[in-house]
Amino acid sequence: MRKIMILGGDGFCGWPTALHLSARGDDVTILDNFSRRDIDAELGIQSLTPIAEPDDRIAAWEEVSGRRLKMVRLDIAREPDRLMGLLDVARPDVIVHFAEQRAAPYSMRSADHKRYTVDNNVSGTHNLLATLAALELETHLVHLGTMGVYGYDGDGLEIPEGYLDVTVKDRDGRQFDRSVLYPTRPGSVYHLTKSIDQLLFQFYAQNDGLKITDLHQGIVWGTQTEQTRLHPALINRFDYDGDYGTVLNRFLMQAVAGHPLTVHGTGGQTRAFINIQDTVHCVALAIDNPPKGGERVKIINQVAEVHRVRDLAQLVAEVTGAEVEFVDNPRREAAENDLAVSNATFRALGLDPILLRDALLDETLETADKYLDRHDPDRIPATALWTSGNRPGIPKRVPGPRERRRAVS
Ligand code: NAD
Ligand code: USQ
Repeated sequence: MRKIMILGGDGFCGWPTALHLSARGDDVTILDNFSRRDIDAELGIQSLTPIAEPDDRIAAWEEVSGRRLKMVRLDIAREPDRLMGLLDVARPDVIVHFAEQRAAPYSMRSADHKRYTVDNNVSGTHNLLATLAALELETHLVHLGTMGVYGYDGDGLEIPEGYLDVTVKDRDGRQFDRSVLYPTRPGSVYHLTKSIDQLLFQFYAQNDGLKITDLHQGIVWGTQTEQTRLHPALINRFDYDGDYGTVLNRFLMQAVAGHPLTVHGTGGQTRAFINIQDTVHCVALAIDNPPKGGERVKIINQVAEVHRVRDLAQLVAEVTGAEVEFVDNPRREAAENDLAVSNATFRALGLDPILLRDALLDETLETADKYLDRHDPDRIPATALWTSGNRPGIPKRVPGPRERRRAVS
């Protein structure tokens, strides 16, 4: 039985991962500052599915599984001393790090949201690394990174898993072989923080011998997993709003709501996708296959398949009869891109990914239909704009992240 800490374990990917690892017998503790719940209040949105209070989630899991999950409220970006104290006592075998602000549109709303995203994500990751180094722990750190660090203006060259082998010629014609981090080209402040994370990992692996796996995940779709289906209080988040809703879940929800599918621009953006059940499966595979101490950071692409946004809209329209609407693109991104991604490592470890053509589109549609009365149509449009100087269109219901902090300090 491994002792595992899940940072950000109250969120969309972290919660089902915590349940999966607990179900297979690991000793799991969740650390979360519940900022994602606060951001719901800030934006005046809510998950389409009703999310139980943290204590009720824990009680429901104990009831259906007979297993204990621990949950601690802690801000990894702002409480480094508490984090150090906790890790010194717990000395976990594995830490899975999901605890970052993860919406690209939210990270582009205003200067305040940009600063919050950078401060939260970069400080949180660095606090964790500095703590592991100071305590000289053998812990394996598994981080959830993103395919989006590489940007999306590619021409179809297959993106390798983290590193690029290059040969450079100097002035005298001598050749040098190097293996370098694949160049990043982030398209939002959120994606930028994940690019910075990569350098932090590289430094601490090389300087302190930390064991780190960085999972470069594509866009996650779906809601439920084997464990979250077991009790109504275990249900996972379903974000559909213009900031946190990811494209396929948004299209599925929009179809059920009778809203036209909001394709940005030409819909020529090509992206990588993975179902939430496979997110959970891949994290478990990464935990079971750690790098050795002193090895470079193990970077694995966590993706199942690649699709163009307008093709996804077409597919959802065919299944549901929904209309497709091409709306002005609020983001600054290439109108069309090609994308090819290697997922050789997880394939070799036995991943047989769930694909869109499998039955789970129906399950996501059914979930959206069941909770449709909780949706607010005003929260469907994406209003955060990438162009500087533009103000987001959603009135704030409560103060933004900085103002909230100032109010409590
Ligand atoms: P989420 O917002 O639902 O969950 C993140 C959790 O972390 C929340 O519960 C939040 O309260 C917590 N958190 C944030 N900052 C924290 C801090 N400073 N201290 C403690 N807890 C903190 O996001 P998610 O969709 O579950 O994503 C999890 C991770 O996976 C993120 O790092 C994200 O970048 C990555 N990822 C997500 C997707 C996706 O499509 N959802 C795709 C690729 C990568
Ligand atoms: N899009 C639409 N219509 C919509 C919503 C989105 O056309 O209604 C388009 C966007 O313009 C974009 C694409 O769909 O071109 C993907 O948008 P998204 O919101 O689904 O995904 P993204 O902003 O990239 O972010 C999500 C997660 C993030 C994760 C990332 C993985 O929120 O945490 O890192 O997916 S990846 O895209 O591989 O970088």
